[in-house]
Amino acid sequence: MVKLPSQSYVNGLTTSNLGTPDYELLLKQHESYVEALKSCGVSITCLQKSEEFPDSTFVEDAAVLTPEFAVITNPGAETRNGEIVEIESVLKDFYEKFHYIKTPGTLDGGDILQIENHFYIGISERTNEEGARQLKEIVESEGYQATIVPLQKFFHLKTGIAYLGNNAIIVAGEFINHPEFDQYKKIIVSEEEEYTANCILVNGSLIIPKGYEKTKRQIEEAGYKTIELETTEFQKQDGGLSCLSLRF
Ligand code: CIR
Repeated sequence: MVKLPSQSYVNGLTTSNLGTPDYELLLKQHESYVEALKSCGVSITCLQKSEEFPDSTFVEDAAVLTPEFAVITNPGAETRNGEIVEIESVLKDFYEKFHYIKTPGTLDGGDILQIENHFYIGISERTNEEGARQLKEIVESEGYQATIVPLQKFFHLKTGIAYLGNNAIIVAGEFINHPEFDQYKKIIVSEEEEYTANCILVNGSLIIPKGYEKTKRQIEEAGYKTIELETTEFQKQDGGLSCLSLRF
């Protein structure tokens, strides 16, 4: 599931100092993202743009999905919280079983990484302790395991880590030597290329941001097939490749 970016995107939330996004270029980059997913054999549900929610193209933050159930989050940024209404109504076409993160708990999907039957739940500026606790309780009640990981610097948990299948992860910054992730094989991303740690494995292809040659080489040497995408306009609003879709 993806959602077209609205014109208001250029006024959305950001902490980066990379300038104002170019809306036309953003649309092109979004279209290439959708095409890349299609080329991996994925069927797409594309939601129309919402001017009232500037950051709503980052659909990943509104839900956490497994094959059996959906968790509707409670996004930690006030201007984003209402995004969950549309996401829940669309997910009703795909899911029967729903769980909810409830106030005072807050949680963004970008803080959740699933590795096989284990959920890693980041505590960040957006996901608070109570939100993390609620999600842990939900997934454990469904037979999954969960570990809560307080973040030091990263914006979201998945800003700095992705699962690559077969017990392997790609990691940057504070996760490189993090004890919770010691048990996995690792591709380590250098500081200058940190942005590439947010990548997505889709049906055997690893979709990565374009322009990070060193990491690309490491990934390809590890045997992954890569698809590179321009991501400059997402990066300007603190977004990465995982944030742009809900994959289920
Ligand atoms: C925000 O601040 O919420 C958006 N500008 C960026 C959200 C990125 N989402 C993600 O990393 N999961």
